[in-house]
Amino acid sequence: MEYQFLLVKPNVRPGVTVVQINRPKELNALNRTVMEEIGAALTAADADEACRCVVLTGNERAFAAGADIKEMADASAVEMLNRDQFARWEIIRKTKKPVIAAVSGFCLGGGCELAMLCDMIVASESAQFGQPEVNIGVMPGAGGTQRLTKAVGKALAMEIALTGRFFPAQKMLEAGLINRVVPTELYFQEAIKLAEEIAQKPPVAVRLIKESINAAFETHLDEGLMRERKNFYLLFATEDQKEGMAAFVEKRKAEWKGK
Ligand code: DAK
Repeated sequence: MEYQFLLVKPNVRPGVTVVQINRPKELNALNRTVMEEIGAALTAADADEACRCVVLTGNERAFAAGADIKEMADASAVEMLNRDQFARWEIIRKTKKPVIAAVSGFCLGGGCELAMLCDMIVASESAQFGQPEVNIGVMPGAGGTQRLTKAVGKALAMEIALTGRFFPAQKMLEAGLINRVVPTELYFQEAIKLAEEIAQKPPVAVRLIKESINAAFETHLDEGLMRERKNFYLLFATEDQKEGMAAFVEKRKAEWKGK
């Protein structure tokens, strides 16, 4: 598929697909086409058997400076409703394969919400996170008051969303929003390395682990535990479980089939 605002590179390393937002002049502002294309690229990655993990990135100056303000500025509430933009965000949320955000520079508003939809965030030391919607008369609309609060707690989420200030990667690391901060010249490689490690794991187990951890975020404890338990039993129906445990007993390296 041809993309207008994305560069998609399957198999940059074994099992790793890179999806790069490529709208640099606008600091990767997320207009509707960008969101549609990210949804399409992740759907394709999910369907691609060779892909085991995705790295979603921008460039050194900006992961994404938010939803496209120019595209929204004159819209009425009904127009916003009819655009049904949340459908694209849902596609990203429902991606089955792990998605790692490799973040540098501005990661703001919808950009921050997009990074939070990913499963892990590797950031450069120059990355800045924020929910500045309050400064343009609105509020976070794609999970910024919910996922952010769950990740960093009420006090910091309030400060981030009510002041609209930008927070450095190191602060977000301490708050638990992101996985690691590395020198700017290394953040992309570091994300690829992490993706490559995950790409070598048994894919059915990876998928069900992702689903189960997300359940902890999205449901109550009883339901989350129930989903975890069912997924755990389900893995005993896979050849990879038999192979993984046999390999352990026989003191050899397991060979995963994804079945
Ligand atoms: N939208 C559109 N254009 C943007 C943009 C944005 N969010 N951010 C930057 N740009 C554009 C600038 O307009 C400028 O374009 P030209 O003027 O050159 O044509 C170009 O990118 C370079 O930006 P600056 O000249 O401003 O660069 P600086 O280094 O001086 O400043 C900055 C960088 C990131 C501090 C500044 O650009 C800035 O404050 N940007 C806006 C940040 C922001 O407020 N972000 C939140 C946007 S609201 C939804 C889902 C999500 C959302 C909404 C709905 N649904 C599912 C319905 C999310 C909403 C948001 O994210």
